[in-house]
Parts: sequence; C-alpha cells; structure tokens
Amino acid sequence: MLFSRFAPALLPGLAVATLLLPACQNQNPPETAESAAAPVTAPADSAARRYLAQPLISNIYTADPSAHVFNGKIYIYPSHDIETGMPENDNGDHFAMRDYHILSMDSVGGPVTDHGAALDVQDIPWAGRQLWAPDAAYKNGAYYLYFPLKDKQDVFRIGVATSSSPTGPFKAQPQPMAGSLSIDPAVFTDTDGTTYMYMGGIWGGQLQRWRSGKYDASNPKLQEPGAQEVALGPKMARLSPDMLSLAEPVKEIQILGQDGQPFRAGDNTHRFFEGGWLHKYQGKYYFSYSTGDTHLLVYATGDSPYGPFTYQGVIMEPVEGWTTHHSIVEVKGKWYIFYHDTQLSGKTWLRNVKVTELRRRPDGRIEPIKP
Ligand code: FUB
Repeated sequence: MLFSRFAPALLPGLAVATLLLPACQNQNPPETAESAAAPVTAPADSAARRYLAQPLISNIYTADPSAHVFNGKIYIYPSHDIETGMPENDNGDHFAMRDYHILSMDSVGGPVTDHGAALDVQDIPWAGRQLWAPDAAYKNGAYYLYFPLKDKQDVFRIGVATSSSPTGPFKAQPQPMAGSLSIDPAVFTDTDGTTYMYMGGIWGGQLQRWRSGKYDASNPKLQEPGAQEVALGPKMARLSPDMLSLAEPVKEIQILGQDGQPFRAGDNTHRFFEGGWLHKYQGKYYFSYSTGDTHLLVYATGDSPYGPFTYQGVIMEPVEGWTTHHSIVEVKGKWYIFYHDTQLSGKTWLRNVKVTELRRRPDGRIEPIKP
C-alpha cells in the first residue's frame, strides 16, 4: 500500500516551552497515570507561528473534537489520547483510549476548562477496548454521550450514556445501540427537532466488514471494494425520541461527484473514509468528512439529512499527523471548525484539539483552510 495509515503526514520536530498556551483550568484533575504523565509543554514562539491555531489544552492529549453550544456555553467532547505502548498497525490498535474528558469554554479564545473523567471504559458493561471519537446531544433536560467502542468480540459498536450535566459523569446503557456499527458517531438535530446519527469509518473503523449487512470477521483487505467499484458510504439513521436507540435500520449515504456519479473506492482524495459531521446552513445540509489516507477534510451538500450529498470541495488541507477529524458549530453568529493535529507530541496517536473560524463565500461555499 502506498500510504501507511499510521505514518504521520508530517513530522514536526518542535522545540517546546510552556508560556504560550491558552489558560486551562482543570476542575477535576485527571486521575489516571496517563493523564498525569501528559505534557505541560507548548511549542516555542517561532515553531508555534507555523500553525494557524494553538492547542486548546496541554495537560492531556485530546482529539476528534465534537463541539456544541448548550445554554450559551461551548462544550467539546473529544477523544482522550493516551500512550499505551501498543505498536502501530492498520487496525489502529495504538489508539487505545480508556476514558473521556469534556472541555468547556465561555467563548472561543477564552479559558478552557477540563472537567476531568466523565466516562471510563471500566464502567461500560459491554466494553472490550478502544473508546474512539464521541459526540453528544441535549434533549428534554438530559445530555447524551454517544461513543464508539469495541465490544468483547472486538466489533466496533456505538454506545450511549446519559447525564443531567453536559460535563457528566455519564452513565452508560447496559448494551450498545442495537443496529449501530463502526465508529465516529455524529449526532445532528434538525430544526424540526428530529435527531439523526451518522456513523462509519473504513479500515480500522471496520465499515468494510459490514458490506453484506452482517459483520464479516474475515481478512479486512478482501472486504474493501476494488478501486473501480463504488466507494463505501457512511451510514445514518434517525434516533428514537428517547435518544437511546436507532428508530430505523441504518442506511448508506450517497456522496456524489459534481458529475452526479458516486465516487469510486480508488478515488481517495474524494471518497469517504471516516469522521463524518452534519450541519445545516441557510436550509442546506452540509455533510463533511475525512478522506483518511489523503488527509483532507472535505464537504458535500444536499437537501435532506438523508442525502444524497454532492461534493463541493476541501474544507481543510492536511494537518500534522495522520488522522483528520473535525466538527463545525455556530457560536454567537460565527461559524467555527474544531479539529486536531499533533503539534504537542509529533506522534499520530497523541493529538491536541484546536479551533479556528470557518469562513464562507456569499453563496455558502466554505473557504478552504491551511492549518
Ligand atoms: O481517534 C481514533 C480515530 O482516529 C477516530 O475515531 C477517527 O476519526 C480518527 O480520528
């Protein structure tokens, strides 16, 4: 394979110093050894200027930021990256995260609070391993944390946990959501109050193992479509009003090129890889995602939350590190993209979350960002 999933796109080779970080208040100091051992360092001035934005916190490593505004405050639901010594491989075994910390801030650019561990893998009854990119939602006075986790058979499922507070602690449901699969849940509530979940990621995210409709544990390389076949699409389903289950079987979303044809699996600068996100702007639905091995964040638009979506262009050029994952949220009339890179560590599995403004042209098209 030309691209190695777990080779960083760039290596930073940074000098570090402590003074440039945004303020970070840790209300419930992290208790795990991994968190305590995480860096309290930031790039020196000249190195830091190579980046469009600086890490939001540096007391722990964080990635895959799903940002929301609840009651006028910004909450970020990231993965909590840790060093476990797992060797790198194409299944992503070295992304062996074990808990979630929720971050909050009153405004973009203001102090960031790390609220400490909100859900731990040992408190999830069906857990196998690897808490990957989560998302959250609010409805009817309760907060819902959606998370991908391998079950005891090593199959990724989506779980849900509930809390009366946006920062937890969250209590996990006893079983994963029936019918859920793969990774990277992204939850979108439409203006009519209906909530949908988007999910999926290929390679280590196991989406290719579900091509027949059932999980297939045989060699994953044989399960991917050939280069000339139609690429795998993300899956989605409407959520039930109680937010705890899928209200319908998952469906595959179609992502089409400007010619109206679906992308081929070999078209790896356009086809879906992982990290989907849906937002609505001026009545249009914007589905954005990572192209994975080509390290782009791109977007496609449509007239329904079910798609089809037509490709529009690149949102963000490759960041430092192999993975690209983002969320897009409106805060006080401005739009922002939350994303991650590996500025603090130079290691693809020890990432740090960032935010920058998302600008649009008058016709709604998104201005591409150089991170
Ligand atoms: O953080 C683990 C995985 O890496 C996520 O689920 C993917 O989106 C990628 O960022």
